[in-house]
Amino acid sequence: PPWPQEWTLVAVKPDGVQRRLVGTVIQRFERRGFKLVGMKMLQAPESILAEHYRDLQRKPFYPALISYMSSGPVVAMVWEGPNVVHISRTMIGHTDSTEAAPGTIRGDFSVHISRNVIHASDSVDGAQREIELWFQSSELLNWADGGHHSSCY
Ligand code: DGI
Repeated sequence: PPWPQEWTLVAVKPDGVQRRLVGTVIQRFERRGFKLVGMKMLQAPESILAEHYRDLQRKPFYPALISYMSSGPVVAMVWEGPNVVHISRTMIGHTDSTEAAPGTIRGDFSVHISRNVIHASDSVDGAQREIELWFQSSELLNWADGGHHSSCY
């Protein structure tokens, strides 16, 4: 493709899984034109969560955040496409659901920061770190569109 490859980590959090929002999330990313290169459902181990949220370890909400993220399975995905990191952040909306615009995932499906449905990496470097944390390289598939979806990435 004429644009640089970019990957990001997206995860439907336990509240999103419990509320049957997995399909809606996937549909929004497919519809935008991104390509799914990895996906799995897992009960996130505390070792992954601790590393994933290492920058928040001293925040007062950290214990509640880990307990929420452990409260059920998450669906972790890797999406590919031009500027997918930035565009995904726009699609999920503001961290604080109070500020999240309608049309965004959080703005459409969440009312509180502590149950905000979805994660997406916030930088290209962060995405690489998080993808390596959540996925083995063998779990990421570089499949070809075969020309059947040329209007999308
Ligand atoms: O990248 P984000 O998920 O948008 O935001 P982040 O990396 O700053 O925070 C990670 C998660 O931690 C966020 O999705 C929800 C939770 N969080 C962040 N700030 C607060 C919070 N939870 C509570 N209860 N209160 C906060 O101020």
